Amino acid sequence: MKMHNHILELERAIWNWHYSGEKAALEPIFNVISQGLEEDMQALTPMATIDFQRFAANEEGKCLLPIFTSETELNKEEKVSASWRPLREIFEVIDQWPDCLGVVMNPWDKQLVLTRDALQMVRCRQPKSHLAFVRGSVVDMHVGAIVNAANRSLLGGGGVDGAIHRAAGRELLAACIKLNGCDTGKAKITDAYGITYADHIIHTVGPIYSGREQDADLLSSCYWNSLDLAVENGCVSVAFPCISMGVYGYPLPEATKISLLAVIRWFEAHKDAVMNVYFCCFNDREMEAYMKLLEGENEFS
Ligand code: AR6
Repeated sequence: MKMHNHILELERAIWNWHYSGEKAALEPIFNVISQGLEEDMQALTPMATIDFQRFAANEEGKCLLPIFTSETELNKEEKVSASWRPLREIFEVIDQWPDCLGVVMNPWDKQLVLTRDALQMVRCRQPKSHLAFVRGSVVDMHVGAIVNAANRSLLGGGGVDGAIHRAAGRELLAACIKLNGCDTGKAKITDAYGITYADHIIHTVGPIYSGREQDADLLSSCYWNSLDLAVENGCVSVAFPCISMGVYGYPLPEATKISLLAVIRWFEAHKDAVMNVYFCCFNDREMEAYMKLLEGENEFS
């Protein structure tokens, strides 16, 4: 059965939420659900009430309605007969069923429970672009596009570039050869090949830090141009590494601020787009630099 795009994005958002740990934001998940509701998102749900009973949340028989984002998630444990139904209809069933406490998404593995109140809130809220911070590798993210901090040759290298090429395989190198390199601050797109949890890889080239004024503009352009390419290619989720903050030596206090401002400004300039952006910090230093920036008073306004 064909998997609807919105439901794939929901599966990705749930996965990223688990990967991001305890304090992870739910906004990316809410964005996908509220947009999906507007666009007839379908989810897999069991046919028979008997199948819900095993998800009983308490002794009074109050239960959670299970929904699955794909056949793969459905079949991870014992077989349940389920069918694709519009999420809107599933939520209406819950409205009329006082003993139902909410939904449990993908109950077999990496589950997410949303209570009736949470569902009500999701239905009322306006989806809007969101930036989340993740302590981890872009290569692990389940997104429309993974951004690569490449060099001007686009033929691979060390750092995250090397990790992406190793994961995506030789087909990626073959595709990159055809791109004829990329100027600093610009971005080019390919398929994700062996990285099956993403649709695309966006290759951007950050500046080698020189301390000159143009460094900031070039770094900012990497984020801006990558997001433009993502939108043009139908992506609604993008994972960035900390561009130029590794081998290219951009000091973290400046580079984190430039990247944050670039994305906030892009959101403001693209109010019609709903983009879930993840900044992936591969080490604690990067994460701490972002957290420091966020704690600072209006430093980035
Ligand atoms: N997996 C995931 N992320 C990583 C990894 C990894 N194995 N290694 C580093 N990062 P960098 P740059 C994170 O140095 O500074 C390459 O050779 C790192 O912590 O990869 O833009 C290219 O070919 C940081 O968050 O890129 C270029 O020649 C982010 O990736 C040059 O390095 C970027 O660090 C580009 O330098």
